[in-house]
Amino acid sequence: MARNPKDVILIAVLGVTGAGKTTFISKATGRTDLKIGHGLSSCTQDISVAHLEMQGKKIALIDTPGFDDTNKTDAEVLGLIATYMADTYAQDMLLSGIILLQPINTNRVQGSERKRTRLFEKVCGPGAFSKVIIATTMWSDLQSQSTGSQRVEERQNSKDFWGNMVNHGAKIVKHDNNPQSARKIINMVVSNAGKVVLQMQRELAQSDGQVSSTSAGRQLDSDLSETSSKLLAELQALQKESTGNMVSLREEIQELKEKLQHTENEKRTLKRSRASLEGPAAWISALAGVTSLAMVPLACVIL
Ligand SMILES: Nc1nc2c(ncn2[C@@H]2O[C@H](COP(=O)(O)OP(=O)(O)O)[C@@H](O)[C@H]2O)c(=O)[nH]1
Ligand SMILES: [Mg+2]
Repeated sequence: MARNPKDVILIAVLGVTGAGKTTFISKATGRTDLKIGHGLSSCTQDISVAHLEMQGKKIALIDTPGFDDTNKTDAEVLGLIATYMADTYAQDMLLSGIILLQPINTNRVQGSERKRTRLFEKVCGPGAFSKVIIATTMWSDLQSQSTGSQRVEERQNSKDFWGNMVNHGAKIVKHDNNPQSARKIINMVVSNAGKVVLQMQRELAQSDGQVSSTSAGRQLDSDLSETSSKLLAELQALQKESTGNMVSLREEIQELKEKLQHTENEKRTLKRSRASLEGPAAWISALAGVTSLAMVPLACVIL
């Protein structure tokens, strides 16, 4: 493996929890020791790196925790992503591409997928869209392939989903969940020469690592505020309704209060989140393939 981290082609693999990121990396590298999620809970707790070589080139695939995680809030996930971005940018180690994995077996959950896509767009910025590959997964779970094709077309033609990215050069590709398919997708990144600075990397450098000052941070904050307002309105309506001691209403009110509290806590987490440069040595040597350790936990300092 290369000793100079700058010789390595870095590719970030992103997507919601359960999109198939770790499976994709495992198929591409032939590694069988990576933790793949088989239940409802997520497995990629932190960011990990797996290496492979293609046509004599050293490639590092960066596995990231996904939004919509079972154990982490989106604010925490964004903080982790910010940390590796700030670290690598500070070391002048730029990405060669971003692979966004997108399951196609479920119809889009109204709002949720749109929000995650928008957040992803804010992380990358329009200048990086030409280095994005949207790889659709879970085709074998579909009863008919035409349903999948129709879903792809819908998303591709909608500005709320992939339309904007595609108009700026993002590519859409079907991933067949086998090693050949994974390597073909990686090869698309490798042959699209050149490195890219993501919008969030530039913004973090300008804001001293303050996640909430970045476009993605501001987007998440506004999404959380919207959720908060909706919950509050629901809560107030229920409280008006509950004159008596109806148990079911009391329980519903309590549930709403807890959700509201969680959302407010997440907003606070986001506000305090700062990408740290803690431990860059371990991180950089892992990218270079010097350390045998695949998993390099990164800290996102919550002050
Ligand atoms: N049918 C199908 N299942 C997949 C595919 N990729 C991953 N899976 C399954 O989806 C689940 C979640 O995969 P995982 O790689 O842990 O997702 P991650 O959270 O994005 O890392 C596992 O049960 C995988 O076996 C795919 O392309 N097709
Ligand atoms: Mg994973």
